[in-house]
Amino acid sequence: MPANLPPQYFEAEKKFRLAKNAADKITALEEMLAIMPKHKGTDHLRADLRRRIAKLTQVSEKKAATQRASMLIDKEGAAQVVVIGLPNAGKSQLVSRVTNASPTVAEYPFTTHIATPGMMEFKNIQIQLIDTPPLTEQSVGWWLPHMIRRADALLLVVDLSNAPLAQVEAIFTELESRKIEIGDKVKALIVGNKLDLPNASENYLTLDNKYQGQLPIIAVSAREGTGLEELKRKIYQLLDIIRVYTKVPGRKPDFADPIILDWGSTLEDAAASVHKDFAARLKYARIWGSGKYDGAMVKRGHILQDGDIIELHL
Ligand SMILES: Nc1nc2c(ncn2[C@@H]2O[C@H](COP(=O)(O)OP(=O)(O)OP(=O)(O)O)[C@@H](O)[C@H]2O)c(=O)[nH]1
Ligand SMILES: [Mg+2]
Repeated sequence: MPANLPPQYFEAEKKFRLAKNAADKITALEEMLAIMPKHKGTDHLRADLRRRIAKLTQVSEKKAATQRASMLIDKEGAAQVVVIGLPNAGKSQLVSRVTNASPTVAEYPFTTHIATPGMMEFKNIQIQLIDTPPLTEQSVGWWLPHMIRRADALLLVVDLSNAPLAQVEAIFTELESRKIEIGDKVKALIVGNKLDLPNASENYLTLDNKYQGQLPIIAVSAREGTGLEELKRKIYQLLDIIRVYTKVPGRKPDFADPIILDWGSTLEDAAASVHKDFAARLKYARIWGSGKYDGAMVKRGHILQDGDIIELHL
């Protein structure tokens, strides 16, 4: 340690030792660097301080990026469906009913502050549902519109006992203000919840009349558990996906683990999703289903149907 370092330097060094987080450490190190006299005898020390600042900055930036990324949830299962709606509509209740997740449900609005994913089982596939904070100007975090845009589909949850038409319109207004358009790009299902409450049935009819032919719609009671099986079926339909099973020659197909493909996918797409090399190496497949006779030979361009069994020949 070179002599003639001013006392402030040691105060700053003490601050550094006591600092609890990267930001405070960086501040202390910068203070030390500023106080340190500039001459040949301190070159080495100053370089060392700069190195430590750079390292800490890098670490804390990485941490911030990870935090940012953690709000966006990786897709798991066949599809990612984001559940949105106004405060108190019953989004968390619904997610806790149909998935393995248990986000907090409460009588008061603005209960949910974070996104919670859960897996919903339907037939033999898993679909990811994500509970989100209410879709209002003040509670939408920067990440929510991004998550909505990336989603495979949306559930627009409204409380049927409380002017549901206005709620759907408010959701649309919020989405439009963020340039998110429901339709071809983002698929959506309107979920009228709280069907057990007074006036809910009448309100549902009005809602159904308004959106019939434009958007799929369903009435449920998340609390009582009514309509939830139908809801799962509608979510599956909304996703426009098919399940295809693979088998190896002489063996039974594996029905527990279907390949999930977009509606209209070909044999080649199926092969690619099994292994990226398979699409190129594929010669033909035998197929069960697709309106063909059992074990018929099909080529790579063959369009698959839900429930087909394929035996790939490479
Ligand atoms: N009667 C009835 N009440 C329900 C139903 N679903 C949810 N609730 C109630 O509505 C209130 C709000 O439910 P939540 O699931 O917390 O609503 P949320 O949409 O997640 O609310 P935020 O997180 O604040 O946006 C709770 O008191 C629930 O018990 C239902 O089907 N029927
Ligand atoms: Mg909630």
